[in-house]
Amino acid sequence: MELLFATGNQGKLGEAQEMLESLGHTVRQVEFSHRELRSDSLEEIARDSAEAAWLACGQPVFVEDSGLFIDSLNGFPGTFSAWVLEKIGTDGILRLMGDRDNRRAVFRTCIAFHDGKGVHTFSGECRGRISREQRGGGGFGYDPVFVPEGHEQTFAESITLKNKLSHRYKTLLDFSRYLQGK
Ligand code: ITT
Repeated sequence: MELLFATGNQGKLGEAQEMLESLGHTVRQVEFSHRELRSDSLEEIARDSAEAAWLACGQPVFVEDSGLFIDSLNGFPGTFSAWVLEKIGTDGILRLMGDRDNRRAVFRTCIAFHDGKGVHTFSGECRGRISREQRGGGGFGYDPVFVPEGHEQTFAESITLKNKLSHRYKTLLDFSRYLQGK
């Protein structure tokens, strides 16, 4: 099945293509201009963007909204992750964390698929911690500072690990099961 993915993020696109194409789908990027809703809820944002994407392209389409939620920063940057990354980068996150001992964090994501009749959402997360320094050259976004639970390498150091454990991988799997059932 050909799936349209409305995103401007090449990292997300590459991961979705790799995962969904291994299951026999093709994924085509569509870009559209839309002012993202401000909310603390990834699901609310993703639903709103899926409605807008459907109106813009007139075909079934999915979007994905994600964020990094850091325990000791009360969930910051959360749904503001894209903006914060642009403003202060992963260096800024490490500076904010300083030498805090509690480094727990979770990546969360919500995929919203508009099939022309309504919006279906799929959510997932990956728990882990913020490293003490940037490590690795792979991945994108916050990957150089995120270490998944039970491991020592950052996502940027091991893409193989990321592709097995990530919030996106799990959520894309749910999404593809849903598509198979249709
Ligand atoms: P869209 O066009 O799809 O909205 P975006 O980059 O604006 O792309 P979000 O609003 O969902 O995406 O913001 C999420 C931020 O978290 C963004 O800066 C991403 O680069 C980052 N991020 C999301 N998933 C990530 C992952 O798997 N690894 C590292 N960083 C990630």
